[in-house]
Amino acid sequence: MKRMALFHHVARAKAGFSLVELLVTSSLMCMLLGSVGYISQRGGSASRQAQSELGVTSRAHQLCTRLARELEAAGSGTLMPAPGLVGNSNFTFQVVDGFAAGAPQWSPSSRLAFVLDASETENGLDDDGDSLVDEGNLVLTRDHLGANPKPIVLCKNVAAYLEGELPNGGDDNGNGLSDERGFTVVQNGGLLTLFLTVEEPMPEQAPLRSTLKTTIFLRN
Ligand SMILES: [Ca+2]
Ligand SMILES: [Ca+2]
Ligand SMILES: [Ca+2]
Repeated sequence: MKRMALFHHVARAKAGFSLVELLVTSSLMCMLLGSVGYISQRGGSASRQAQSELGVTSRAHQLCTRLARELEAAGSGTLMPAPGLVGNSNFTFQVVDGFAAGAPQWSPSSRLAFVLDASETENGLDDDGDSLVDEGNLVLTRDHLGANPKPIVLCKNVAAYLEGELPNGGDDNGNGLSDERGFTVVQNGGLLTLFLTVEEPMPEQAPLRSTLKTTIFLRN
C-alpha cells in the first residue's frame, strides 16, 4: 500500500503543478510582467524626455549659427537702434553686398525682431494654452522698407524673457541686463553678444528650455 501511495504521489507530481504551485507561479508571472511593463513605460517616457531635450537644445544651437551667419557681415554702425550695452531685441541692420572703388556697398535694411506670437497677449498669461507664457517668434525681414517685405520666422517658441529673468525692472539672472527678452543682442563696438532662450512645451510637465550665449565678431 505504501508503495502504491508513493506511486500516486509521484504520478501526481509528474502530472503537473499543484494548485498552490500554480497560484505561486501565476503571481510570480504577474509580478514579472508588471515589472517589465513598468520598466518599458519608464524607459519610453525617459527616451521621449531625452529626445525633447535634445530637440530644444539643437533648435537653440541652429538658431545661434543662423544668426551668426546673418549678422557677421553687418556693419557695426548700421544696427538701429544701436543695442549698446543695455541690449535690444528689435533692430535693423545692413550687410556689405560688395565693394565699388574700394568702398563697401550696403544692402537694403533688414529687421531682426522678437515678435509676440499671434495667439498671445503680453499679459503674463498663457493665452493660447500651450503652457508657454507670452512666447514669441524670432522674425527676420529682409528689405523691410521695400515694396514687398517678406518676414521669415527663424524660430518659434522664443521665451518672452531670458531664462531666470522676470519683468520687474531688475537683473534677476545676474547677467548685467534687466528684463531682457528671450532674444537679446548686446553690442560693444564690433562685438555682438547674443542671448537666447528657446522653449518646448511638454505634456503634463513644465516646458523645457535651452539658453545660449554666443559672441559674433562683426567683419565691417
Ligand atoms: Ca500672454
Ligand atoms: Ca502660450
Ligand atoms: Ca538679466
